[in-house]
Amino acid sequence: SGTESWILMATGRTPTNIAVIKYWGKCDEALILPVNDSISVTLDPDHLSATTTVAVSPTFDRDRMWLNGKEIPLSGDRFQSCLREIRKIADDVEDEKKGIRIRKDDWQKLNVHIASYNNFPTAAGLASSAAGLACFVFTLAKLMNVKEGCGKLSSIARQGSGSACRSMYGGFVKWTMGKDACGSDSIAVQLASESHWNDLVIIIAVVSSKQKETSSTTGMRDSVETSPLLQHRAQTVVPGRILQMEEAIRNRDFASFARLTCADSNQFHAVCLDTSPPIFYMNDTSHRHDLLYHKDKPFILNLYLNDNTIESIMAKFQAAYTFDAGPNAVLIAPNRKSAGLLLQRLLFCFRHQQTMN
Ligand code: 2P0
Repeated sequence: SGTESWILMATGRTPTNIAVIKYWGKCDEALILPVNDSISVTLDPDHLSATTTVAVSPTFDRDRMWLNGKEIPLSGDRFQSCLREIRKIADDVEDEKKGIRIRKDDWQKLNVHIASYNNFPTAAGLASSAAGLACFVFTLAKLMNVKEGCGKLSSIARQGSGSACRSMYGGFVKWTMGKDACGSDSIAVQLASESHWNDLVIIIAVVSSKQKETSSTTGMRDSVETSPLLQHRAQTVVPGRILQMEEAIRNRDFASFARLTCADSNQFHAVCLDTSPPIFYMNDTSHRHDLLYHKDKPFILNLYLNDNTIESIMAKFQAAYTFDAGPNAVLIAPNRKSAGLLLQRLLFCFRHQQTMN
């Protein structure tokens, strides 16, 4: 009846993921189909994750969304595509206690309210869209009693943001580009679970909290249109690297893992430089100094040493580095001991800088 005033909610939490073989370039912009496969590692949900509550009620007159407590427009068609796709596969829901009975077809008429929080600074230039979109799709599917598995959900999250499809699983995940023109096989698959290689330690060094100047979406569009290196990378380089990376992960072979991770980050940034006009995501700081490291409070690290590039420090400390579409460094150490030494060095440099000032 028109006086119905119930509300039904679901909450989920999803971590972000860090690509070790990068996605850069689409062959279909609307469906978000990539030009190559990619591989990532999903972070621990205690760090860099999105928590999303989705609610439906007959009293809601339109779809609305809040991010970190502030209402944001839901105008972007990416959220709308995900909503549309989930509504299509939604199922009946019955909650006798509350007297709620929703039929499959009712979902089309029910508006949703979405409230999402990131447990990390959104402005820090860290990929928040991957966690946000994956969490939204996962939670909405739970609310709407969707029976399909994570593969199908990953293909829906992909239409929200490419990298989001990889956050549908924990551990190591591959996004296979697929062959189907409709994108039905452009999905995420889990290569190894969280427990397979759980001594790896991932350190995120926030170099700059400024919002990046070129969004990933426009950046990759420009690269596809203008970079000859991108075509070479997608067709000739990445397929081999995917196989080698899968093997390195399977064997927990850190030396190969680190070599491939660093090489692929370098090539992704080379493609950005090969784009016309060139895109600079890394800055001098990324390579050299002024590492701003976030824990409870941000603080500045200055690397004053002779071998003061991230790349050389990583080689010394047996760690891998990878940079996404921004200047922040993601450092991966093989174990806690290496990570401890690496952090000690970074902290030493920080103290050094403090006394110098
Ligand atoms: C990745 N990045 O594989 C690569 C590496 C950034 C560098 O996926 O347009 O936000 O929403 O599909 O997923 C960032 O791009 O772009 C990204 P859309 P997305 O993680």
